[in-house]
Amino acid sequence: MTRPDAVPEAKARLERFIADDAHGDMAWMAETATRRASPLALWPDVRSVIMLGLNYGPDENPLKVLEQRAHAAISVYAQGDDYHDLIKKRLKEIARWLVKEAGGDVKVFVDTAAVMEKPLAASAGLGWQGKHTNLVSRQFGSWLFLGAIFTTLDLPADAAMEDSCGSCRACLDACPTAAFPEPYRLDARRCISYLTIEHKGPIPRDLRPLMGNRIYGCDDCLAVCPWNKFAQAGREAKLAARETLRAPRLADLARLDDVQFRALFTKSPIKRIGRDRFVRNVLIAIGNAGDASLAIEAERLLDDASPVVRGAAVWALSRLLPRQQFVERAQKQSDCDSSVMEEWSAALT
Ligand code: B12
Ligand code: SF4
Ligand code: SF4
Repeated sequence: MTRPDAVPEAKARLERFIADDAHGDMAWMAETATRRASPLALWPDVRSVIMLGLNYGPDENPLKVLEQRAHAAISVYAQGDDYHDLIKKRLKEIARWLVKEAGGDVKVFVDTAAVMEKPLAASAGLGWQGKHTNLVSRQFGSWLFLGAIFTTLDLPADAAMEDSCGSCRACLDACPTAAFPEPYRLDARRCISYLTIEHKGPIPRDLRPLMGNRIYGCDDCLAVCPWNKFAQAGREAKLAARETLRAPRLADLARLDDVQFRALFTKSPIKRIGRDRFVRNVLIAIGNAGDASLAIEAERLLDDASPVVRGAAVWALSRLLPRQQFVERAQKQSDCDSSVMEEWSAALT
């Protein structure tokens, strides 16, 4: 439990994040900044904020799959059903109970509203914001989803938890793309989670080789956190990893059409990014696989209807074919989209 005005420093930190352009093309962050910076700006009647954390600890080491380069790494949070649906339902149940018992008005939020959930959760005593910027719990390590109930009731606030990162910097050193300009600050434009989920166009060329086989989100900074030694595997059956998503073959994912994509990712958060962005990500992983037998998948996608897919296919092929063979292939291909032409010329220089 915390007060809506308990984290006055969050406003300036959010403003700096946006002024630095660290939000990349998540324009909605800038558009909602005033409301996001303070619960009272979002809802002037709010008097108390109840923060909830839900454990989604993995049942195996999420970094293991990174060694299987012909297979895809999907972040732990996205291997089961969409957490938003489950948590919202739980929050509504609790909020209904609260209104029945104590009255007042309530609103519930999970992730997508203009609410800064991490600083609020820290001030409510659920944990502290670690150097990777996520909330770390002494009990559950780095594996908590967050949700919020705003209420007009005046409820007693809990004490904030002290930062227990100490001299550790494991998360900062583990980041494959050096996305932390300094401890406690993230440049989302370099974060694989942003690049694979939020970013719509071609992924910057210099970052592609650093992404390995991570095709949806990234867990590296969370997984190395020493506080995970107290974590337990999550118990929500709906959030449990689907066997088919633990380490799917890149070759199979590259062949998904729109209908198959939607069928495979029913109820999954992955569905949101759509087939084209997903296959773009798969092609980056194919380009990083170092496995020439995957060249055929990239070759086939050179004629895909989506320019973002065609562009990624060019890059993947350039990494898998011997140089001379790639040059010969390039001579046979023409494309009417300027971004794809740019990929061809970049790959040939
Ligand atoms: C935008 C967003 C992203 C963006 C940007 C992430 C970011 N760190 O800002 C991207 C797409 C990259 C992303 C990635 C991920 N996300 Co996200 N994301 C969000 C979202 C919607 C908003 C976060 C936000 O407000 N960012 C703006 C910045 C300015 O705020 P901040 O991170 O709190 O920044 C603080 C620090 O920088 C700190 N600070 C700054 N300077 C200094 C200096 C000092 C000295 C100190 C002490 C602190 C400090 O103060 C700031 C304010 O508190 C939240 C949901 C929500 N509504 O809150 C989920 C959320 C943060 N994401 C979540 C998750 C799970 C992830 C991923 C792990 C998913 C994955 N596996 O791929 C990754 C983690 C990447 C990472 N290391 O952060 C969870 C985190 C749960 C938790 N335990 O904390 C959230 C809360 C969603 C949820 N409801 O559960 N995400
Ligand atoms: S999620 Fe991955 S890419 Fe993003 S900051 Fe953490 S380690 Fe770096
Ligand atoms: S890995 Fe270390 S520095 Fe990073 S959040 Fe965990 S304890 Fe803090």
